[in-house]
Amino acid sequence: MKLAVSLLATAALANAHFTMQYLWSNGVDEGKNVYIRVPPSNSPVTDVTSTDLTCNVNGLSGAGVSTLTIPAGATMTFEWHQHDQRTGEDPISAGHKGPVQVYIAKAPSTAASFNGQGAVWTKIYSAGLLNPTTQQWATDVVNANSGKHSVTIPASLPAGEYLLRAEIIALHVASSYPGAQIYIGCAQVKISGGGSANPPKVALPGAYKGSDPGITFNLYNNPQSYTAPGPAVWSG
Ligand SMILES: [Cu+2]
Repeated sequence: MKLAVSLLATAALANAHFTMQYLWSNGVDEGKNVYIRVPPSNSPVTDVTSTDLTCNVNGLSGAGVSTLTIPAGATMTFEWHQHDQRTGEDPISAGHKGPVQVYIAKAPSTAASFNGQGAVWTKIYSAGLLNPTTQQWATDVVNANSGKHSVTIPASLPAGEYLLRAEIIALHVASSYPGAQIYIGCAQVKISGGGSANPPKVALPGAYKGSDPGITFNLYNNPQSYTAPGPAVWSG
């Protein structure tokens, strides 16, 4: 009986995957799966060396995806859900705990034609274990906030077209690699205005290793700290 219950719980967790479904620009909901490279399923990426790490499965092209014009310094919000519904269940499932990060990469020409390969990605947001005492993670806030998290795009980034890449890493089966579940949503934006900053950049895949302490991680021994994979946040 115990075994049956635990198998059921495992199956429920395994099905509790999610995708980024809505992009908000300065508080305006831009619509479901609009300006977003939509993956074929809500399954996570687990191989940090795969090109799926860039913009999820089938994410290397934005053919057919529109690009949203935003002002420099805009606040962008990403909204994630497990299934084709905005209410009625945890947005990303309470069992999925881990960090939330956002990267941005400037396209050489259009965002839609940009595959995001090479050292092009700048990390502009990262939140992980928010409160070691209560074991509150950034994902808990996403669940409490109807699946949403926000970032302010540094106003010093130059005008042009970009890929905006939001990432949630679920650590519930991350004690060995591959195990950590990496959820990725990429949106296409065109920044108007802007400055002349040349921020530090990394490659995705490239910046993460299976042995990173933020990828291979035991969620269940009351961790007191967490180091997210990838570089430091660049804040402009
Ligand atoms: Cu899942």
